[in-house]
Amino acid sequence: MKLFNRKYLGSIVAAAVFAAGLSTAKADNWKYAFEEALTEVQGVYATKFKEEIEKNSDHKVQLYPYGTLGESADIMEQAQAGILQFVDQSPGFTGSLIPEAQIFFVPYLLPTDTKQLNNFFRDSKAIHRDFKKLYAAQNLELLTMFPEGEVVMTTKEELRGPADLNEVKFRVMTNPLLVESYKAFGATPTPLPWGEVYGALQTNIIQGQENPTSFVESTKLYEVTNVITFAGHNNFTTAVMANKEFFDGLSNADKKVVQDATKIAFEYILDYQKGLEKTAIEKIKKAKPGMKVNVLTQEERAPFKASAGIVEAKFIEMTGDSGKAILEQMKADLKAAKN
Ligand code: 6CS
Repeated sequence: MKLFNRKYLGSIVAAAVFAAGLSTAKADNWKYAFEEALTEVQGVYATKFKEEIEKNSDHKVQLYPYGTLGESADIMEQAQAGILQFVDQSPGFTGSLIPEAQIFFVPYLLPTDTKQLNNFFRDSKAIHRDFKKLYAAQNLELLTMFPEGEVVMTTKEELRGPADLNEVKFRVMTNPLLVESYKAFGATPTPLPWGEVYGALQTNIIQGQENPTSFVESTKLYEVTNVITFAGHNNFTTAVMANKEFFDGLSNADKKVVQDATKIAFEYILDYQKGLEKTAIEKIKKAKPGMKVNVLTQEERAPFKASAGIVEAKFIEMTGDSGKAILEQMKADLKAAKN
């Protein structure tokens, strides 16, 4: 008995081949490097991103935490060259590649209010339109930027005002505007890659540094400094990018998988950080009861705030019309983020 005619059999075979193709083709391994440990904020974000990609596609994401592929500058080079598909590099280091990214080091530009800050990162045109273009010119698809917590200064000696920073060699990330910012604060800024910070504090080559409290706790920076100072001058911004050629070459479906994973991980990391600062301070106090934690009064903050104008002017001097436009947009975005 003839069960199938030739045409019918042909279409069954074609459907089977198509289905097989759908399930097996294009299962890629994507590499994603970041500047922190797996359990720190960038690592938690990356883990969520990986989970989402792997849940919604056949692709796998291999995570490379800090140190496994080198310093921040190394992973950026690898991402631009297409050796890595994804990279998390903070503007503190990207400033040398994209000068406008230094905008995140104009003191007191970002608010201390978490709701406004999160709204800003979620909706900012400066980030999602203007910076997207600037990163694209460096073969990078900017996926997101997110905050990692209020930046505190940790020093050997008590710090109540700019006079206390006189002759203090203060480590900053490697961007020229941050150097200007700490000059304006009265310190002697010392740009260093992350890997040298603990040792330089231990050997007294430097006497201060700045970072979010959760990072101060996880990296045990409190062991080599004595005072934590909240001056409200900044929040630590980081950015996640894809190699642009790689991203442009993805199917529309895969682009959507990446964009959806980015959005879900963004909301996840904001939520994850609720209460993180408080817990970090508690852990530090437990590990080192003698550690001083000072929250500067508005009066004590005033001389630091007064330097913001000088740093803003330096930023415009360094970046020209492009920087000026992005600064204006950012201020408008920050205003809109208040609602
Ligand atoms: O201070 C730094 O260099 C490091 N700080 C943080 C919060 N993340 C990575 C960066 O390398």
